[in-house]
Order: sequence, then C-alpha cells, then structure tokens
Amino acid sequence: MKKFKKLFTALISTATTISLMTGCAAGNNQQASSGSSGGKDGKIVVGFSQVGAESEWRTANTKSVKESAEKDPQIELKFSDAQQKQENQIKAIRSFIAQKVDVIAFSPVVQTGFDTVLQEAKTAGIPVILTDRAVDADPSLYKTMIGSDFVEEGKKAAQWMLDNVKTDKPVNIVELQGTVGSAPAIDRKAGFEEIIKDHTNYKIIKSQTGDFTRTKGKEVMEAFLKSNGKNINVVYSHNDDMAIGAIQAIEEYGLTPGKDIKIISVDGVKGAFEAMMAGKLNASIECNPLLGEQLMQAIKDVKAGKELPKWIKTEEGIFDTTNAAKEFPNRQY
Ligand code: GYE
Repeated sequence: MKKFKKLFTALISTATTISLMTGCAAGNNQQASSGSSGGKDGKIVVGFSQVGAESEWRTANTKSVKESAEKDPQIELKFSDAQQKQENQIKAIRSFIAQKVDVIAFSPVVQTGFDTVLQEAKTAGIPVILTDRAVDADPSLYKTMIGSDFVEEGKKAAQWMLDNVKTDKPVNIVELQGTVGSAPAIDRKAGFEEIIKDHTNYKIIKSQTGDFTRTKGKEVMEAFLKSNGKNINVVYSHNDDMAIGAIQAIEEYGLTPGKDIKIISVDGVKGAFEAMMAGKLNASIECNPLLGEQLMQAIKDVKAGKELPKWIKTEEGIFDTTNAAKEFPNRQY
C-alpha cells in the first residue's frame, strides 16, 4: 500500500505541475476547469481497479483490458490491482476520484460494501462502469455491468453432471467455492443448487472456499479427501484453477481424477483444456474474460451521453472431454 501511496502522491504532484504549466501557457483559459483532469490530447482518462491476479481467467481479463485500451487512441488507462482485497479496491477508487479521472471501471472483489464509495463517485460526477462482477447496490450508482450470467453457468455445470453422471445411486459432491461474498461464488452455487434440488440422490456433502486459486483449491481438496476420501464422486469447482489444484490433490491421494472422481469447473481457460485432453477434468463451463473491447466501447458511449443497458451480457458455451481437443486450437485464453 505504501508503494501505491507514493505512486499516487507522485501522480498528483505531476498532475499539479502539468496543470500549473498549462495554466501559465494558456493564461486565462476559461476551458481549463471542466471538473475532470482530461487526458493527454483530449483522451478519456479511465481508472480501472482490477480484482487481482488470482487465476488464469483474471490474467486473460487484465491482458484484454490493457491491450484494448492501448489500441484505442481515445483512451488513457490508469490500472490498479486490488490483490483480492476490497479495502485496496475502495482506496484505488477514492484515488481515482481525487485524480478526477473521466470514468471509473472496476471488477468488484465482493458484492456488498461499495455503496459509500460509489456515492462519492456519483457526487464527484464520475460515471462508474462495472466489469465482470456485479455489486449489490442501488443501480443508479453505476451505468452498466459488462459480464457473464454466473447463475446460468452454475446451472449448466449441474445439468452437465445430471446428463453425464447418470445414476439412481447416491452421488456425493464436494464443492470448491470461489471468493466468499463474490458474485461468481454466490451465483455459481445458487445456479448449481437450483438444478440439483429436485434430484435428491445428488448431494453436496462438503463445500468450502478455495478463493479461486490453485494453491487453496488443492489445500481444500486435500482436507475433503482426508475426511471423505473414497466417498467423493464429483468435484464441482467454481473455477478451473481450483479444479487444477484439486486434480493434483486427487492424484497425490492415489485416485484417478476424471475417472474415480468426476470434475466439473467453470472458466474454460487453456489449462482446463489441457486437463480435459488428458482426461483429468471432465467439463468446463465457459466464462469469457475478453471484455476489454466492450469496456472501451461502453466508456466512449457513456462519455457521449448514451444510455446503456444495465447489464451487457457475455455469450458462452460448454466444453468437455468430447470436444476439448477440437476446440483447443481456437482458444484465445
Ligand atoms: O471465474 C475466476 C476469477 O469473476 C468471473 O474470477 C470471474 C472469476 C473467474 O478469479 O477464475
């Protein structure tokens, strides 16, 4: 955080110097105070607060946002990494407000607790765009949310299981949840449970967070195996990275992932395709991280005063061991 503060102070003093210099050169320029800093060459300055670098999905998402901004001559991006902590994210948003950026975009680490800072942005006249994850707040506090339908993803995962792990016998499922309180963890759980509730032989016997990372996914799976060992039939993981961690834990325990224990996850990143082609992961429900271009468009639309739909939804598919090899060469993340 210290580092960030230093950088912030440096940015502010540079900005002040530049505006003082501009002030001198422009004399009594009436247009100088528009309420926003305005980018170099009249660019739209965007402050973007990213969740962190917890997964392959996130890395692809960050790359997409940065590359789309670099390609766009109208955009100047200020990027900040919250390291999966809401407090860092709130500080970053406040610093963007202090810097008078033109637009704030962020992917909320968790769903609640952003009301105050969103109100502060609104009071400062800075529009906010949500990417990837939703917040539980008054919708008038943001312009739009660009991202997936996580409930639908959870439903697709459960439906894949019902279609491919067909039996009347008891099916014991262990669930690796994403970050506690995050929209994808809440919704992927809800969607999955909604589909299995009428199929009483399918039961979630253990459910714990692995915070969307490989390391924690592996640790939690080790604990599940210790307590329930050979009684586990299915792993439902809220993302591919935790599933890959779980695969390692299952192998070390002496069972065969994909066969002794079926594994279903969400994201559809390259690592998941490799695991599916090796027969270790059974299915991955796609969640598209390539939101950069849509975000740049939404930023320009908001600045042009256009009304946007409250939710710009991402289209996505389902992959499993039957089509992974064919699809792999087309994958971009
Ligand atoms: O599924 C997971 C990441 O919010 C959709 O966050 C995103 C999720 C994604 O860490 O891998």
